Amino acid sequence: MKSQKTLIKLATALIVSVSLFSLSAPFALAAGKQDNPYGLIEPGELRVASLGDAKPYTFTDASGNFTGFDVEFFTDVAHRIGINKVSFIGQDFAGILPSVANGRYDAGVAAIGITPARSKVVDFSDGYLAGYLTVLTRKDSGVTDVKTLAKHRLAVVQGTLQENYAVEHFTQTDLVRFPDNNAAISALNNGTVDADFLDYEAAKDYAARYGLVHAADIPSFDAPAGFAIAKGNPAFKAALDKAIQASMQDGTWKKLYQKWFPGSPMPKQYLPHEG
Ligand code: SNW
Repeated sequence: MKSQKTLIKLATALIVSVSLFSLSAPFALAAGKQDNPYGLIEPGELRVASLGDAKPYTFTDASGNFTGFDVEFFTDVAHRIGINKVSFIGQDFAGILPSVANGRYDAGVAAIGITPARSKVVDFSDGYLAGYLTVLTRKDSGVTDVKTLAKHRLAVVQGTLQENYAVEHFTQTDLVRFPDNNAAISALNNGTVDADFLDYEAAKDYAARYGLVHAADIPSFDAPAGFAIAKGNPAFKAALDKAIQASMQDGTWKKLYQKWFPGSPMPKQYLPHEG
């Protein structure tokens, strides 16, 4: 009799521990979500697709570290959502959005303008920059404005808004496509092309470095830059947006803007406001 009782006890213990084990599975899943609420590739880290040659937005310094307005602003936003490890990885511009959509990166950060077409591929955070697109040229090129672009060779980086705009509006101009800004600027400096169409702040930087001039500045306010993330992650987007607004409201955005874009007009909508 005694041994039968022991057997029953053993069996009960077995049943209890098996059912406890199966109960623990959903708990484990819930804990996983709690450790990684934004569904990041590596919990606690943000892996970011960016550009190494878009100064002063995103570029690598002499020691190969990523810096610039977008890099510092995104890093500040990341810290506000509790993520201290942010790794930027250089890409060709045309590769950024597809690889963010595929889940190879947690975000794409490179002064990427928010447009309806791009919003079919990725989700965007709230906007954080609104400025101009610039036709940059050499003093001797014969290009002095949009009209004189006709019959000239114009560099664009593949996949940019400049490429789309040029295809639509500069129909008499020969477009020459490049993978990145450095290649486009080299072509302008060595005379292979007559002008380069790029973001205003990047153009300003190259103008100062190489004695180039602005032939035209074209507003791109309808496509403010945003952080790109994979579709279908509303918790991540909501956290980024909340942090972006907090950074604008406490003056951090303004401080970074003045540091990286000295003398440029500041879009009012991103400055601290009352109420
Ligand atoms: O549409 C502008 C925006 O108004 C602001 O000036 C920052 O740049 C833009 O987002 C345009 N940027 C280009 C694009 O989204 C090129 C980006 C790049 O070369 N890094 O295609």
